[in-house]
Amino acid sequence: MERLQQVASQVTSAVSAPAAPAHPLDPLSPQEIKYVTSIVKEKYSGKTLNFNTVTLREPPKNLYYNWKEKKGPLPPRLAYFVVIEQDVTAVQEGVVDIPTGQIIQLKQTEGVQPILTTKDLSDTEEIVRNDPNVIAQVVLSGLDKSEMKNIYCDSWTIGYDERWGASRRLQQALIYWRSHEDDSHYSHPLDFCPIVDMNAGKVIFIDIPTKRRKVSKHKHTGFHPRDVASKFGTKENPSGYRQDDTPINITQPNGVSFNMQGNVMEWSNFKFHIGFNYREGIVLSDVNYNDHGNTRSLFHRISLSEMIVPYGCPDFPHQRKHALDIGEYGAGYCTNPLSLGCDCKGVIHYLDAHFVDKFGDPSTIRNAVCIHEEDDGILFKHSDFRDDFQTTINTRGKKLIISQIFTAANYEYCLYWTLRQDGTIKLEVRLTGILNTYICDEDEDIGPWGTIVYPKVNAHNHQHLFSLRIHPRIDGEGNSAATSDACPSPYPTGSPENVYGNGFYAKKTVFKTVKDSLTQAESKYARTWDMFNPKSINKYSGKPASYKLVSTFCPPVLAQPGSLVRKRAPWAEHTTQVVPYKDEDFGYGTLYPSGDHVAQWSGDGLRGMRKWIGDGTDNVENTDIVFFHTFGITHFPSPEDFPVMPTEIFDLMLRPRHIFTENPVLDIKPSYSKMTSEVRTGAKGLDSCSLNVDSTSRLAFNKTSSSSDSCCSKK
Ligand code: ABN
Ligand code: CU
Repeated sequence: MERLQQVASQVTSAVSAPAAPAHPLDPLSPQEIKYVTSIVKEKYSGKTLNFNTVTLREPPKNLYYNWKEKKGPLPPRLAYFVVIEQDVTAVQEGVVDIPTGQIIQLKQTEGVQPILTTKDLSDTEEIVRNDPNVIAQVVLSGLDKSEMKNIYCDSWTIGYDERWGASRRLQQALIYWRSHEDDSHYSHPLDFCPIVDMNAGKVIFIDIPTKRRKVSKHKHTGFHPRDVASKFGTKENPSGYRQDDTPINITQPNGVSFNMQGNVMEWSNFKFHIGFNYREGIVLSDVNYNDHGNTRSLFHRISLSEMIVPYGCPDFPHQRKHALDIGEYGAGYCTNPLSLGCDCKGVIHYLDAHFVDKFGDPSTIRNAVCIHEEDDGILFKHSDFRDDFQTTINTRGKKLIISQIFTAANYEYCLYWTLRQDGTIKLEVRLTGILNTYICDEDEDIGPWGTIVYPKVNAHNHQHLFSLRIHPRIDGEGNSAATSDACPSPYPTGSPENVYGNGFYAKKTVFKTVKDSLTQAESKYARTWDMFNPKSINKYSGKPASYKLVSTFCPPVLAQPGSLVRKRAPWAEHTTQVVPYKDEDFGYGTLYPSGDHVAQWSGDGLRGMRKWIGDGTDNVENTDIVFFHTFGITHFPSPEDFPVMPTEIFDLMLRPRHIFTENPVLDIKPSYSKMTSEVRTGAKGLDSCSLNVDSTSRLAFNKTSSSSDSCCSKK
């Protein structure tokens, strides 16, 4: 239930509004955060308040482009806040108009809880460690109570537990033991699960399984240098590290080829804004491509709007393990400070991220976003066999990578938003970190729901599913979407339409309504999805300017209909959903597909995607649409994933189709080019890559290069 108040209460703050940053999509500055919290504190004066969220409320799309493209006024600079007031169960949220210092909206939402912060997580661990009933359970698990300092918990929001609903702010504490300070506690899970009430600051219940298991005293398995030395070290090689590993460096002698003014990036014909918030992390907005002087609008906004990691063990209370990490913890709030040369190599530009702490002060994650370039291999190449491949063009590409890494307790999600010079936008996810583990006895039959990855360590089956939110603006307003299926001709061999039986084509099915857009991945059709502007027709192909979503990591959600997982992640049911963009609620009408507040949502009622889908009859053709795409992996753990997981990679691409009238990277200078006439006359052509020109490349086993080591010369 929501109670909404439109208010315009002028709060007379002692300080005046700080200057707004250069661009209306720029995240709130620390000064703005401080100013907003001073206004909110005045409004709630006399109350005991914890700040949970203070973030930019981005301007609605129409106001943004009115400013950007029509010389209209700057859109309002708004901040959205959530506070937790002692003894109030409802989520208290509001919007502050920064320049005037007015709180222009106040809302109370029941039936859910605000997002968890890292402070909530560490507070929970402290509460659990000091609870006498938890101490008793630790002793029952086979540990002395002096070991309490080595008891750790991964605090997860409770998900939803009908025993308490959303009436209290609850966490489930997944309990582990470290055999010493440097142990990886995931090798020693315990079997019980305390429930912590964050507002009361105490453990209110402990879920105890009927079958008890004693903690593993098996030697811990770690992954730091000391662990590696003790596992693999020898007299000749005490460190245990492989000795054939030589350094690889990236050199950019002339620096980067991108230019950033504030948060606006210009790189190889692309121009766009890089934003960052507590929840979605990186947000790419107002993405344009300079098509030989003609600015082509591509996307209004792209971000990861939600995710879920549902675990597949049906035994109580593991059904509660289905973290919606973006909505419940925030890809921003959990983001890592990145370090030069380790997280990204090369010439790096960083952006910091600013959040609010519980007291209302700004806190900063340094180097939250890493921006850099890498070699992207061959962009295009052709050689002519007629002169033994001497007639050649070979153009190498670069890619621009905007990345962040967030830690969702045990897992690391490394997110790489990658742009290629031909207009392709890629998202690559590298999943690493540590499996979520649960205890099992040495002789226990764990059934098909998990894998024993180490003695007494059961890693349950699970999925990692993301909701990618794409707001296309291809050649301006009025976009549509469709499936594109590789289909054989429907006519049989021998028929007049398909005499030889070889015909096939791309079958496009345009979504007219929301219902049409609820599609599943279909590998037998090599299904892809198009977003396009039906009014912008390519002069050669006669087809609309499109971006094609190519995404092959699209597992179906494995939880059953009616399950908590399916109820709380209504977006996970389909690979795609297209809904009309709503400017309501400051443009936030269609942002978070599991609802604005996810923690402790029962999954009942109309929120998020379920609300937007409605009866499915809304028009989504040639209008302002938002395209949601569910992708990810199903993870059946194996010992190779433990004690820390080598990155598992899954990715997707948005590719321009019928946007340009020819290969858009012909104007990237080739590394090597020789035309047939140049081969015939012995002319030089263009060469910046062969070994006598490029001193950074050399032969691995022959230190002296000769002029015949040119990349394309005949030996
Ligand atoms: N995967 C659940 C989670 C995420 C972040 C912090 C704690 C727990
Ligand atoms: Cu996994």
